Amino acid sequence: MVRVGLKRDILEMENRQATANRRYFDRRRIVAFNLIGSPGCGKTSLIEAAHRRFPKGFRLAVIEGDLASDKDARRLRKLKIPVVQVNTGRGCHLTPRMIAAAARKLPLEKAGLLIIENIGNLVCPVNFDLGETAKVGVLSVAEGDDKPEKYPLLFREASVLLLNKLDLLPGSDFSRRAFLAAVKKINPGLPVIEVSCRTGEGTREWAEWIKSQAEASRRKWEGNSGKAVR
Ligand SMILES: Nc1nc2c(ncn2[C@@H]2O[C@H](COP(=O)(O)OP(=O)(O)OP(=O)(O)O)[C@@H](O)[C@H]2O)c(=O)[nH]1
Ligand SMILES: [Mg+2]
Repeated sequence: MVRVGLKRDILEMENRQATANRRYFDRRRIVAFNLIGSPGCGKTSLIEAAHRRFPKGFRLAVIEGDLASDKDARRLRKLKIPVVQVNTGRGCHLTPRMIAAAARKLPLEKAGLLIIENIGNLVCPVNFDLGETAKVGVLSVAEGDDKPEKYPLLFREASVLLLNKLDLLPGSDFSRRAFLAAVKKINPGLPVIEVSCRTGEGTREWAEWIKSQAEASRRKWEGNSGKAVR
């Protein structure tokens, strides 16, 4: 009983922090995306690919989540993207408190867009609201077309789904048809963008999706005539 109560209290505390994060981002007019997918599905590559597609002056900042190392942060610094690396040690997901601390280290006043790369994991990160504008699901061809049915949570919660590593389709047993049908069954309205960071295919659509979301948020904020929303 005590343990259940403690778990509930911690979750409530995390949810309160997520709400505070959302207010923090809204006040600064920051659109924040929470990138979720398995280790190695291409999350960092997709950030790099989107950045290359953005027009000059499009301001992006990143929070990088990994159990250990600053390898991904170093990749992004090479592109001159402001980035904070968060190491969770044993933690399988980022928490709202980690995001609050990391966000304060970034020049967010100058960035219109924040991408949070969550820990490589198809399950745990989905359960935690970080205060993001939207969750972006990532799956790669190499992981197999059966993942929506086996791990439905992310496919239910995401606002967009990226299918990466399209270049690996030839010679693989991944069925696009079966995959798209399974996704549709779980979340009929979920937009799917098919991408290859290797060949560049679909990366324009991915960058366009980000820009359209940023534009939608800007319109919402203008509609609220300068007041903080939510
Ligand atoms: N063939 C192919 N390889 C890719 C593609 N995108 C990424 N990769 C490779 O996949 C590996 C993992 O890519 P990352 O971008 O580091 O993946 P990640 O999801 O950020 O990985 P973690 O942060 O460790 O969870 C790297 O070797 C990339 O070069 C793609 O579209 N096609
Ligand atoms: Mg990465």
